[in-house]
This record gives sequence, structure tokens and C-alpha cells, in this order.
Amino acid sequence: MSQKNTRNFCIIAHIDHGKSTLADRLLELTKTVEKRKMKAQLLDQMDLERERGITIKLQPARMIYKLESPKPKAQNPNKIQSPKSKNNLSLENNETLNFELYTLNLIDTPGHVDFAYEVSRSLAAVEGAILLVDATQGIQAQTLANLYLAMEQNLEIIPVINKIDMPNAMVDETAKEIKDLIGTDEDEIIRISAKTGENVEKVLEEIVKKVPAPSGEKDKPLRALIFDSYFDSYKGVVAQVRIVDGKIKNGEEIYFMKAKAKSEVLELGVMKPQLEKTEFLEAGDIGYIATGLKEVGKCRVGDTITKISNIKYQISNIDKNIYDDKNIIIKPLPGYKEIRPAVFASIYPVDGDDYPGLRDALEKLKLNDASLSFDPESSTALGRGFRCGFLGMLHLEIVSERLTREYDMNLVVTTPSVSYKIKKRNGQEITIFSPADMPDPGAIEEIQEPWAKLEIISPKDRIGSVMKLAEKSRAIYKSANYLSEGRVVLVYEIPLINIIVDFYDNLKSISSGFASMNYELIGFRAGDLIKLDIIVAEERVEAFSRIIPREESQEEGKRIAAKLKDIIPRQNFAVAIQAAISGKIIARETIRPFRKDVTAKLYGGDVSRKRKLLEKQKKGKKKMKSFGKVEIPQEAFLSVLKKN
Ligand SMILES: Nc1nc2c(ncn2[C@@H]2O[C@H](COP(=O)(O)OP(=O)(O)OP(=O)(O)O)[C@@H](O)[C@H]2O)c(=O)[nH]1
Ligand SMILES: [Mg+2]
Repeated sequence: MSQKNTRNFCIIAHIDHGKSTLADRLLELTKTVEKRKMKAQLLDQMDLERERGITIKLQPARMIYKLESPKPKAQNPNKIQSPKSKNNLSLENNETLNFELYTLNLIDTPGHVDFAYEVSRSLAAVEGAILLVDATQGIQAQTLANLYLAMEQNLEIIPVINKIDMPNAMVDETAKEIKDLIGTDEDEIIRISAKTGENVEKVLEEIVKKVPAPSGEKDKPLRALIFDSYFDSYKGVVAQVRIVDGKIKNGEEIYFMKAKAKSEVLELGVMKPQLEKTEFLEAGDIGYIATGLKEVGKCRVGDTITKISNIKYQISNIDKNIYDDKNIIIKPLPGYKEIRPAVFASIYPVDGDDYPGLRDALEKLKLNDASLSFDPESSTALGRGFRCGFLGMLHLEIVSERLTREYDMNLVVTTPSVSYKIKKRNGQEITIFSPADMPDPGAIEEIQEPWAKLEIISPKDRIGSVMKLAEKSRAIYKSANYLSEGRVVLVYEIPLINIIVDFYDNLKSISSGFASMNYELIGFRAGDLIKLDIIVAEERVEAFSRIIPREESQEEGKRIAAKLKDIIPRQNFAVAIQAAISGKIIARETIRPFRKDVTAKLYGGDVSRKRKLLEKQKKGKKKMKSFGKVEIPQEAFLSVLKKN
């Protein structure tokens, strides 16, 4: 289909405002998915997404839309001037039939702040964005954050109010909030129910009318932006691309401009959302290119794919010194900003032999999750593993789940931490990603921790509790502004460590779900921080060590010791749990001995049955890792962070 009849757009919103549900209705209206194959949030294709009811990955889908109303005059300025040609006649016929076909490329995006990188990459592949706002919630923190991202990309914004079918929908109030925010006329804002389908057709019409057609040129050398990728054991690396300029066909040789890697098009096509092969992709299209590459490191999101033939041409022309024609020289696309992880944790295989498998799994997972970072490390207690960087706690949880499910890994994930900058007395400056790496306190001049700017949107009547929560979390108040009559945007600066664990949960509970938050890193600041060690059965467990404010250390030490007493299973000897600072014990708990003998009830002498049961018991324990004499379950590492 012609580029002029193509529209590329994504749906952005705060978490749970109905993006994927709206995508369902669009797929239905355009008959992209057969009715019998339709299911709720169809574009959430990963098991994890379906189980949790949240979108984790961006997901493109291509639709063909038949616009049945007559073409608006402004869209067809040539009509009057152009002579009556055959072509024109057929156009006229078309108009009497009253429809025109459009290719719509939709990208559904996640709403959770931990997956914001998926949103920003989607935005770079499109010309427009549907800004969806839940009428029962109004504008929320990620509505603002994602809107600003879209505005930075100069996208056409189409505001839509969702969930108008709900009895507690505040449609007019929400319209007013949107008007105040982006200046659109209130009656231009489309009001829909993505659930019942009411008014959804209008959204499609508006996309065709308002979102500009892609502007790239087919005749220029190929430039395709990689916005996502994954590994397929048959097709190798599959890149999801937006073709910015040029055209690409099956079998052509391609070149990754930043990675400087060569490959060949094994197959290409579009996502509907399932893959559908096509003959070619050209400027304006969103599709996939299967490259056959097995080395996953060669394909990175943000890279530009071009054709080898273009590069050869380019090089030979540079050699001949005739590179004045700007159409010949191919510049790689700007790509994406490097993403900065906020949370770090180490991942180790329970069985040391699985280390190469874990490395392979992480590399493949990174292909599909560009915000994941990892570096090899080793520890005396845990062996060889990886220090990984994540965008937040949910991201960490999802990554370890995916490694377990998709790659069959049995893992230990250490207690998450932020990074710290340490100035030593000898003038040296280091960055550490785990409290275990903290130098001796005597050698430290200053410790700096990351801070964030925190934006909270809260109902007016909950501001008191929100402020109390912020105060308790070392936050510094900056400003408060009314978003509407009943709601306020509070801005704080806060140490990152204080928001990554359970701040969001606490905020939700004190506001009955009505407050929301967003944060961005603003840099490192010095603090009065110390390292708290945890000693289990005389053995210091580095994976539990934490860096915390000195004033909280007594209380934290006690809390963690008590918590671990509940989580670590009883052993057949007494286990002491101690919290210590610089070797000085500040809290102590004891786990009483006990061994659950599963064979006790098997009196009689069936040895093989007895052995089988013991084997089974051993297997059940596999998720645990031995630290000295004691086996510690995986969940302990995360739960020491959580306050309740
Ligand atoms: N009553 C009603 N419920 C809706 C409507 N749209 C979505 N929902 C419900 O809202 C919940 C969240 O919908 P999703 O489509 O998963 O929301 P989302 O924005 O894709 O969520 P994330 O991708 O995780 O950010 C689901 O339970 C939907 O059934 C609507 O128009 N009316
Ligand atoms: Mg979704």
C-alpha cells in the first residue's frame, strides 16, 4: 500500500488505563484477528504478561483499515486542478464507493515505569501517539511522563478518555484535566469504552485524519531503525524495524552500521501480531527482518540496518572523493540514548556447572530486553555469576522469572542494591554495585548514593499521608501544584534506595490506589552511610549486606535479623543470626534446631522407597543455596529489603 496511506502510531498511558484492551478493539474493528481467535489483551503474548495482567514488552500489530466516510477535502488537494485522467476517474469511482484503504501500524506499550525504555523505543518508530486516560483515575504520573516522551519526539498526540462505561467514570473532569495539560478543545477529546467498543471507531478515523503519513523516501539508500529484537533458533536474530528510507527484499545482504556486522535477509515481513512474510519492506513500514545471525551481540536496538551494496557504493565514492551529494552518504540514524540501570543484583546459578548456560541465556534475553545489563563477577560463597543492572524491582523480578521459565535456569539472586560512588582517603574514586564490594570504613572519605526526582500525583485529601510517607523515606520536599481542583502534583528529591523497594506499594495503600508516582535519576549525593553485615551461623553472608543511613542502622539490624529468623528453615542444629556494623554485633536472633524427617512415618524396611522420598526432599530444596553450613532459600534475599 502507498506510503501516503500508511499511519504509524503507538498507544501510551499510565499502567492499567486500558491500552491493550483498546488494541483488542482496533484489531477487531479492522478484522485483523478472527473473532474466534480473539481474547482479552491479545497483544500481551508472554505467559508472564497474561498471568500478571500487565504489559511488559512493546508489541507491534499491522492492520488494514477501510475508511468508509468520504475523503475530507483537505486530504485531496490535487483533485480540482488535475486533468481528467483515467487515474482520476478511478479515484472518482473510489469516492462513489466511499472507502479508502489504510495500513495502520500500531505499537502497544507497557505502562509500568520499569518498562519505560520499551515506550521510548516505540515512540521513535512512529508519527503519532494515542494518549489514553482512564476516566475513573484521571491523569496519572505515567500519563505525564509518557506524554512528555512523545512530545520530545514531536509526535501528533491524540487524547482519548477510556472506561466511560464505568459508573465511577469522571469523564468531564478528566476532559478538563487533559485540556489544561495539552490545550486541546474538550469536545475534540474522544470518549470511549475499550471494553464495550463504544466510540472506538472514531479513534481509527482520528488516526487517519491527524497522524501524518511517514515521510521517508523509497528511492534513498536503505536505513532501517532496529527498535526491538529476539532470538529464534531457526531464524537466528530477528530484528523488528521501522524502515526510515529505502526498500529491502528477501535475500539481500545487509549491514549493521554501528555494530559493523554483515548478514543476509533470511526472511522479512510484518507482525499481525504473528509474523507474516512479505516480498519487501519499504520506507514508512514497520516489520521484521530475520537475519540468520547466531551471534546475538551483533544486533543491538538503536542500530541502523542498511544494504552492503549501499555501503560499497558509499566507500568507493568516498575513495573517489565524490561525497558531496548528500543523498549518497548514508548516515546511521541517531538511535537511542544509553539507558541507565537503577537497581543492581547479582545472579548466580545454583549449580556452578550452569554458568556457561546462564551467560548464553542472559545474552539471548538481552536481545529481547534491551534495558538489561550484565557483567561477569565471582564471589567466594557463590562462585561465578553476573552482576546485573535493572530499571527497577519489577524489572528484576521479571528478568529472573524469564531466565527460570524461558531458559530453565535455577538461580540465586542476591539482595538488590543501588550503586554507590566512594571517595577513598587515598584520593581514589570507585563505583560499587554491591555492598559486598565496599572498602574498609577506615579507608573511606565519603560515600555518595543516587538520588531521584520523584513526582507524586495525589488526591487532595490524601496529601497529609503522602507527605508523612515521603518524610519517613528521607525525601526533600520541592513543590506542590494543583493538577485540577481535587488533585495535586507533589515533587520531591529522594534517595533512590528509598523508593525502589516498597514505596510504591505504600503509596498505593495510603491513597486507596489513587496516588501514582514517577521518578528519574538526578545524580549522586553524599550521605552518612554505613555497611550492615548479616552473619548466619558464624558466617558472614555478603549477599545480605546492605548500605544504609547510620541513623537507621540499629532498627534495620533488628528488623532484618527477626525477618530472617522467620524465613530461613530450621536446621538440625541451632543457627544464630546476627547483624553487625564494622564487626560490632547490634542484633541477634536464634533459629532452634529441627529436622523434618520425611521418612519417619515409613516404619518398616522399604529402603528404596525411603531413598526415593529423601531424593524428592533434596529436589524440593534445590532453590536453596548453601552458605557455610546453612541453606538459605532464594526468597530471603528479596524479603530482607521489604519493610512489612
Ligand atoms: N470497565 C472497563 N474496563 C476496562 C476498559 N478498558 C480496559 N479495562 C480493564 O482495565 C484493566 C486493564 O486493562 P489493560 O488493557 O490491560 O490495561 P493496559 O493499559 O494495557 O495495562 P498495562 O499494559 O499493564 O499498562 C483490565 O482489567 C481491562 O479489562 C473499559 O473501557 N471499561
Ligand atoms: Mg497493556
